Amino acid sequence: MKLGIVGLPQSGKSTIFAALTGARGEDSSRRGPRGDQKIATVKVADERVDTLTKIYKPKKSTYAQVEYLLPSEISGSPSKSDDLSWNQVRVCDALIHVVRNFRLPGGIEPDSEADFWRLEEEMILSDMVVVEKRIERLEAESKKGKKPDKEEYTLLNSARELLDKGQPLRSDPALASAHALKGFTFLSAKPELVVINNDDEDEATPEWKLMPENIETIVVRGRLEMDIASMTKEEAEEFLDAYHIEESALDRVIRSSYKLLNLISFFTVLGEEVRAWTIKAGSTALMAAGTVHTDMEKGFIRAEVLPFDELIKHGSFHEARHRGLVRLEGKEYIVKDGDIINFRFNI
Ligand SMILES: Nc1nc2c(ncn2[C@@H]2O[C@H](COP(=O)(O)OP(=O)(O)OP(=O)(O)O)[C@@H](O)[C@H]2O)c(=O)[nH]1
Ligand SMILES: [Mg+2]
Repeated sequence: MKLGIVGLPQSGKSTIFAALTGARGEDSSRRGPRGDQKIATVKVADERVDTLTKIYKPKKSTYAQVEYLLPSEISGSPSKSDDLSWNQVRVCDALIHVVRNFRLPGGIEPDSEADFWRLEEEMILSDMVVVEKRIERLEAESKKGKKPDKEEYTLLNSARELLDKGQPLRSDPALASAHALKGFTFLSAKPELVVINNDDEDEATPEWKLMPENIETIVVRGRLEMDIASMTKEEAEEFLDAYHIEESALDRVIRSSYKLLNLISFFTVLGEEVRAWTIKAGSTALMAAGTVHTDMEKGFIRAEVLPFDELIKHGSFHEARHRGLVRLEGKEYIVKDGDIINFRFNI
């Protein structure tokens, strides 16, 4: 899962990136292929992996991972050069939209709602440019006698209509996920998590007149969280306590992203490795097998499935099997969050 961080200048993007990656992604922050963009891989804390590790004592335990992308910084630039930032986040599965809700050093008061809608508009405009160019192109081609792709043309026109009304493409889920439009990687079609960046002492959610639809919103104290992310565990615990933070921004953002993207985890114990995997809710056992290895998908015979809770209740896979709790499931089985799966396959 790749999450792109966007936001107006000085909203706290770099700060949030540091807060999200400082604690568990320290060594993985690397320069991206283009310009000075930053990419960091962060492991998804999961107590179930810790528990499985205690039970199986594997040589290796692998957590699921999330990738964060911070586009090149173009400080204070108006929208023209921002095209570059937009293009960098087009590859992401979802966006984290950082909104400033703290006073800037010059004493500039925040207006989080206005800022939020301003960037939303920019994304809608950016998509509009792409849609119009493509429609023009298709129409020019059709004049030259080339048969246009009817479906694409119709979908693009629906998209134009929506964007014209100032609405993001995600407000029409069928359109946003239409296969024929996938290649355009529209910004306003991406799932979005809004991170409202509050001052250190401010725990309140700002009141907005109009709440965005189809979007998750969380309040984070970015600078405070960034500081905490760089502390030792003991120090951090004291701070989290003092500032009434029950769960770090890092964990909250990851949890919200899973919800936003409708993702679940399943686990495998393979050879010497306990491992967590991430898939879309509603995926079949066959798709899950393909996530682990293409051979497992090709040669799929069946899946042996044990819910995590049953393993804990009975202490071992062996004991659970003995009691007949390990189920044999076929290709079409819908994987549940927390399933421990052993794929039977031949190649
Ligand atoms: N008081 C306060 N200041 C913050 C917070 N988060 C960021 N800042 C400050 O706001 C300024 C901008 O933060 P950055 O993280 O650099 O923001 P940015 O969006 O990356 O800025 P650009 O890359 O220039 O667009 C810095 O001076 C930060 O120290 C916060 O939660 N509270
Ligand atoms: Mg920055």
